[in-house]
Amino acid sequence: YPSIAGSEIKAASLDYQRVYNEIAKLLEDEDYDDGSYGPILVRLAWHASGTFDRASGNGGSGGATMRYQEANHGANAGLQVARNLLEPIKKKFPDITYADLWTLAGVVAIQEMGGPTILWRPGRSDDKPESDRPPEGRLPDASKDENHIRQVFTRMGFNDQEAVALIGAHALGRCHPDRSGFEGPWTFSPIVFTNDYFVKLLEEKWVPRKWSGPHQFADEGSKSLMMLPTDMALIKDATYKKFVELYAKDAAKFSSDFAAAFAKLLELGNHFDPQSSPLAFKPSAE
Ligand code: DDH
Repeated sequence: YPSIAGSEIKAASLDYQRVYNEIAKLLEDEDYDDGSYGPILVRLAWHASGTFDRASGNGGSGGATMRYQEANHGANAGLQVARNLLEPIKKKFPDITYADLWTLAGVVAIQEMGGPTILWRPGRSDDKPESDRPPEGRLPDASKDENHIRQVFTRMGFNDQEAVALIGAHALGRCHPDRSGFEGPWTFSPIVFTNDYFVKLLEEKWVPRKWSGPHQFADEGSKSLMMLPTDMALIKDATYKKFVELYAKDAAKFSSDFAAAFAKLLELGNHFDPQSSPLAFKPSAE
């Protein structure tokens, strides 16, 4: 039999809900950060995908190119934690590609942390010529301004509203001095998907943090939350601010816009079977 037929049958017979459930079991760990690997899995899916360049068509999650030199790009510091966490899943389900696994893990993490259903399609290849691997510098630099954010997200093919929705993922997780140099969480509930990032941006008074680390902001009230210079740019830029206000007021609108933009992000640069319909996974609690 031609080998292509064999691999099609295998792909079709892989039960991705089972893979989803196995990833979900890995999330909780009371000794890690705020008790969950969810946020770092979201960041892995985002950094694997956010290298896409619409003009050249290269970059993106296909090829799982962070297995190579890209692992050492500054923006990806710390993500080996997420990739290593997923190794046992790859061993258990060898037919799933790394590119599918890393993006699926982002979907699992969002849904298990109480976020919206993210429609996801299998079919990303792990093969990509070396010449199509993204150069360093494609991911956003937290020390920059709104022009930089707009340039990076436009390059991927996102408009301003989609960019703001995606950055709302900063409700989750935290910054680590040994990874990015920045420190602290954006919200008081860093392992629950909420629109709190937008609420906090608007409601708190943000002041430059006095410390020896990189320039970042602290909330004047508790001083335990943080914003990056790029986060503050979303309330400095009038167009971005409009969407920050919308999402702070309307959590349901944020959830549905995030779901659509995140699903789009994870597909950038990949070619899927036009006949294939996206999958919707059941959260493991149901
Ligand atoms: Fe982010 N992010 N991000 N981010 N991000 C960091 C952490 C997390 C920027 C910088 C940083 C998105 C957009 C931007 C998550 C998701 C997403 C950290 C800290 C920096 C710095 C890393 C560390 O020290 O561990 C910048 C700049 C941007 C920008 O677009 C201007 C987007 C679009 C997403 C997304 O998921 C769609 C998540 C989750 C984290 C928390 C990770 C963790 O380990 O916790």
